Amino acid sequence: MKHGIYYAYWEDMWGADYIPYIEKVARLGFDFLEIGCAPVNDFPIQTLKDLRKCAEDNGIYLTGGYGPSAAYNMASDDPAVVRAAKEFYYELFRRFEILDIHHIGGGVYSYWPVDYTKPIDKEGDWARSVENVREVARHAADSGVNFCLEVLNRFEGYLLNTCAEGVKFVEEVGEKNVYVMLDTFHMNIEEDDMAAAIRLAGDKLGHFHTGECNRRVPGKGRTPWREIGAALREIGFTGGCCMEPFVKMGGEVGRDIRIWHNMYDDLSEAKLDKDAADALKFQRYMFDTEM
Ligand SMILES: [Mn+2]
Repeated sequence: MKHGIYYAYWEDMWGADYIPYIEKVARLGFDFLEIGCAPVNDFPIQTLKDLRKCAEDNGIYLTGGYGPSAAYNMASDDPAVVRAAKEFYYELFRRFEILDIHHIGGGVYSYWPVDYTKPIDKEGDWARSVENVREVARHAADSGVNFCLEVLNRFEGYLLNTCAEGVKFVEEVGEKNVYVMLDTFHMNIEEDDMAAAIRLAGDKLGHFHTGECNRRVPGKGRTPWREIGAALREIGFTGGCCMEPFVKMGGEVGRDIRIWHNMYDDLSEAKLDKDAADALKFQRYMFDTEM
């Protein structure tokens, strides 16, 4: 398995200069850095080339994480919104070729954070999203990109809340490069049995997010990491296991992740780096060691 981390652990805003994070995660010993896709289409082409070179020079590969805004919602009943979403993804995939990115994951079949003051049409949104994901996935395949649909807890999404729903959706889409993506933070809320969910995903699991129930780094809570690691080994998962910790109040990140208290007294960069490095050792031990 490969081990990575999402840049936003250190950031207050969505989007950043990713170069320092590539260098940082290489120093900390990770295999990959997950970047946020929202700003990528606005980057000058030279920035994309610089990011790729920096990643190659540091022995790091990049993956894309994305929570689409309502303006790029592929489940929308507004054809103009769906058109805008598709155009966004098609441009993004062209840019992924420059960045050498081969995985995008998140609530990419819908939008995030969901506005629950509006009525929810799960059946209609599901049907529209299956059709639209199929079309977008074919473009992704042309760029060598796997399209990974993240199963989210009920407070953040309504289309895919359980792995079983994720598997059903992926089967209905029926494209080889469309995968289920699981996240231990969301699974903790929705799944009866986390190991059983991983086994159910099986070879349809394309990407994996890790974090404790309160989104601290792996190893600082009560998530059943041994069971999770054993299930990942059992299904022969060799993909990306990306930590997605969030520990700081404030900014767009704190607001959208709903962090209303700082998770540590010491939120210095040095402390965050040390926690990430310790969690990486922990995750490699739990996931990669036969027990
Ligand atoms: Mn996640």
